[in-house]
Amino acid sequence: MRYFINSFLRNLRVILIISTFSKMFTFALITQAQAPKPYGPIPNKAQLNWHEMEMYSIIHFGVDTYTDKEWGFGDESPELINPKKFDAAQIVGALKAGGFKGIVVVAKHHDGLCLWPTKTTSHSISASKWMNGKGDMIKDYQNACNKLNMQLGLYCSPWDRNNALYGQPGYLDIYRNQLKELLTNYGPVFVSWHDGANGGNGYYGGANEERKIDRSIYYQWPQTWEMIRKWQPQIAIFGDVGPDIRWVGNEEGHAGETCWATYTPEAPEPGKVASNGFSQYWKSTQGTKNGKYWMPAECDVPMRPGWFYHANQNEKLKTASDLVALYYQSVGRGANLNLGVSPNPDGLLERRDVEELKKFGEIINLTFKANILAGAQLRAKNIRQGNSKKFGLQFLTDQDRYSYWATDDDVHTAQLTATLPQEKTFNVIQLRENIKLGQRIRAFSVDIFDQGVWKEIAKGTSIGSNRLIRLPKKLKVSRVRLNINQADACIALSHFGLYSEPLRPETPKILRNQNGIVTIVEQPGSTVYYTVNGDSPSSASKVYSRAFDFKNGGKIRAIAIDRWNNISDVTYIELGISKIQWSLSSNVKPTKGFAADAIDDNLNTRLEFDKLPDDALPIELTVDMGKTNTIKAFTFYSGKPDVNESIIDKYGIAVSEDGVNWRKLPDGEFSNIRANPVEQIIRAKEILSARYFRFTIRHLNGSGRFSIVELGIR
Ligand code: FUL
Repeated sequence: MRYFINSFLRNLRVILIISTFSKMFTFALITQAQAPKPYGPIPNKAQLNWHEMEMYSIIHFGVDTYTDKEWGFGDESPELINPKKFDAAQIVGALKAGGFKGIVVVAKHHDGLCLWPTKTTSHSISASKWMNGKGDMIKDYQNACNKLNMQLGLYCSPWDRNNALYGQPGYLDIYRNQLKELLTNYGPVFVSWHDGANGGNGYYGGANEERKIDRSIYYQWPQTWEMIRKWQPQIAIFGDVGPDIRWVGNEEGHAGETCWATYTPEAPEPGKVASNGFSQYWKSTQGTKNGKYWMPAECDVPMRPGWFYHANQNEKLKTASDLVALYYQSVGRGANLNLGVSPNPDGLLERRDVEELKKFGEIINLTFKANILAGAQLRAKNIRQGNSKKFGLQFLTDQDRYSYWATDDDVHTAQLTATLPQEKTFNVIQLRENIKLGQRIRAFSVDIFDQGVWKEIAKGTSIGSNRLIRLPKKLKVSRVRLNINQADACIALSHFGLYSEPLRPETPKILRNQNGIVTIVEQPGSTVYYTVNGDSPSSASKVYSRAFDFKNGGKIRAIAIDRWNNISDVTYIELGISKIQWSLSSNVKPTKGFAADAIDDNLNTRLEFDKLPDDALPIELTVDMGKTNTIKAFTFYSGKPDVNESIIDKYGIAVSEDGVNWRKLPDGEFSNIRANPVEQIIRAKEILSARYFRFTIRHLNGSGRFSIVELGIR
């Protein structure tokens, strides 16, 4: 019996030991592969797709393309639209060549004209002459996208200056039906884009009046979003304050140097918009570390000064180098770039726009072709659970955005060294976190080993889906060190890369001083060639050697060519006559600056007026040009107002030969100037001849102080 009991106990011990081991073994197996827990809010499926796209392009085409406006009033005839050569594939193809992954078609802008046959209004493409009213532009874009493997996004403006019911409850159904048509008839749509411009004066079915709405409640966004998600479950919704993607707060195409994908909107909940207009947006540029929502920023910016096509802006488009710079300031900061392109009245992108897009795409491709860390030996002290198969450093140089190097849960700082097989050159640093686990890192720096010591060459804060640092010059490196200096949770880094941009000479800068003398700033090591007769510059053009007189104005184009025959982008500048003899007076005394500051061809000086009560308007600024000039257009540049400042958005113009008898020209509005404060050109209907002109300030957007940086004529 004792033997029996003893043997039973022994067996029991063995069983217990085996079962404990097997439990431990299973436990070890489980813990070995235990991924870090997500930290904070994380992206949903639609947001992940959006992050992966990095760049897409918004396309503005409509009545404004024919009327030369930025915001149509709503009374334009659909018959204006007749693009004889419209070819969606030409437009989408040019964007694809530029490296863009999708498009956002402005299906209806504020003027209310729908570019698709709609049942909701007769104000549509069906009433145009294009294809005898049988065409559907959205269908054409959809087909082009399918053919070229690009994603389709759509923008239907909530503000509708044509619709009689705008501002009343009845309009909401119309708007929602428009969205329904767009989101149920054209296949998968990656983004529904909702802009924030709202209310104001318009045609409104003939009422020709001002309609104000409370944008925080009028559109009942939460219910509209529910509908959108029902029609397109995989869609990302863009709005000033989300809900999925937030506006970065400017139309200049850049995010903040620090830009978190998470965001806690100030007063309004996501998508609801504060009624105090603009002032809420500046925080959006940076986002909120540990913010309440995953709501990454989109940087929208037009390739030309305006969003719509204007023939007089054909020369003013952003060059490939400008686009590269914007790429680093948007995509390079974890945001996406939404570049605006503008088909011309024929329905095509202009040749130069296409060329610059292609060059831009080539530069980005060449830059990121080869990661010089690909063959390097990577070392770090900590690899999560010692499991380098699952969390090792090899994942840092593969192409998968979601494979990653992770540290143990309690390791929030780390140092990673890379030793290259031989010395290599680079000027771009790239880092990515595995955003499926949230945004975790707060601060990092990069050192190179140079002449026996570690030297810091870059540092930054937010990483998220992508962080690029573009160094001012190329560096040679054989050992490099990445320091993760602060994180909120263990590290989950998916990419570390060092790249080298193709060499190109800097685009020359052209400056004219108050005496009308032009200087072209050259880079050492390259030669500048220029023309003043409108021709494209080449190595056969005049070589720039010294400053020259350019009092009478005109067009200058210049390029730089370096000793390896690399050619820069073309700089273009159009200058009016020099303002040497000009003087300016005003009926209200400016608070800051001299009168001459607004007519000195110097964008660094400005005339400033303090906050003014409404009844202090109009303010009249009268310019004496010293002699009679012919005038085709007037120019006005306000500078970029900060959040508390206001900006002139309605003006009057008059001209005079003697300063006593005045001829008044029609008043006008600077549409969209608040979001996109570029130089405004007020074209005269006929060529004028005058010694004096008067610029009248009729209305201000905002209530703070405001500025006039420059007034001029063409
Ligand atoms: C803005 C609009 O007011 C502009 O006209 C343009 O469509 C831009 C993309 O969004 O808010």
